[in-house]
Amino acid sequence: MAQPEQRDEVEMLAMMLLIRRFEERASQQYQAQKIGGFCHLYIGQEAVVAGAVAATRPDDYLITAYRDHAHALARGTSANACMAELFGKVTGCSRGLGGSMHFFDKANHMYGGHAIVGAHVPLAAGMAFASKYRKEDRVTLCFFGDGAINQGGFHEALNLAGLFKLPVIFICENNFFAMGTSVKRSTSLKEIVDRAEGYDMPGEVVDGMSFREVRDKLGEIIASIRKDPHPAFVEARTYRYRGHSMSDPASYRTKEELEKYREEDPITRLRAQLSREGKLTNEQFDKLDKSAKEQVMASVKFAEKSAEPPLEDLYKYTYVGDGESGVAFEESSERTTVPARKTSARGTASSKNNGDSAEPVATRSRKKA
Ligand SMILES: Cc1ncc(C[n+]2csc(CCOP(=O)(O)OP(=O)(O)O)c2C)c(N)n1
Ligand SMILES: [Mg+2]
Repeated sequence: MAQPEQRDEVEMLAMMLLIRRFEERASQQYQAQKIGGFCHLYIGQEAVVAGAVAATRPDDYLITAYRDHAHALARGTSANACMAELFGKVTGCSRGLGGSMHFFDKANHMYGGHAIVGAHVPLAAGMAFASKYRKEDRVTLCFFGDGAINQGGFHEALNLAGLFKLPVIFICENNFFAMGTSVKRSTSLKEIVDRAEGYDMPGEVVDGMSFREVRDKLGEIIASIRKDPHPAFVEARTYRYRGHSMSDPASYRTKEELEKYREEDPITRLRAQLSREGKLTNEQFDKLDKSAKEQVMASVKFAEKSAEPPLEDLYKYTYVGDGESGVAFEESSERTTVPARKTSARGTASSKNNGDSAEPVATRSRKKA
């Protein structure tokens, strides 16, 4: 495979096709009631994640919100594991317990899939803090929507990232709507990118419908961060062709607006660029598309015949150390996870061991429940 920081464009076009075909099929399977819960499609926005991933190394960290299918696929999670997750099957990338909004793939450094708007932005700052602390030259890519930029945690995370010079790129996928609310009606700033100034980090606007523009700009920023860690902010202007989720007919926008963006379709655009430059024939494109469709069809079959998670796994990954079930902290006293959920109301919590304690969680004494 090519060096990750200069990945082959035809390979990345194939990736965008896989993402597009995967989601078209997911939409159909959702309508056939094979997929439950929420399901948010990324169709139209593919150049953002593909461009960003093309500029990174596989060991860089990635975290995103709930519109996450593309981010997992771009990072190398198989279509099988993604489709099985949508179907709620045990072979899914989150063992069938996460669903559409909670894809996760530790091996490929894809750390979710997070449903609460903006809640993962502080996690990204933590991940970047960890790599800087360990003196690793990884970069964290944190994707979020235009709806996240007014959340409290977002501001706290950007402040710390600016203060500690953390190696993280905050990538706002500005598709101009948060559910049905236009960004013009939710945000005091005219330009989202101006958020960067408040936190002393460079900010850039990129055309999120252009694979090459996203990749090249991200490439420059990443090279600068690897040399000398610092945060950066990128506003990628893009568009989702579908509604917010499967149940949204998107009647808050005009057909003309949608058509305008479809004319700039990121897949059509990269295909045209490559064929103009003699790097891709129509036959080669058709072959890539056929292969994407076949992978997706195979993933549906795989998901259909996979088993559901066993019922006893239902609560298994919900909390570490649930005092009720008596499994609190049996493994190790080294863990840095939250202590057993005991409350003073039940007369079991130590007065020291509450949220106001100045003592770091990791050093508090742990007793078995
Ligand atoms: C804290 C919080 N408030 C409200 C919601 C409900 N909600 C789900 S998605 C969404 C809109 C987010 O839009 P944006 O960040 O622009 O992302 P996009 O859907 O456009 O990708 C809202 C308000 C939520 N999940 N979390
Ligand atoms: Mg949005």
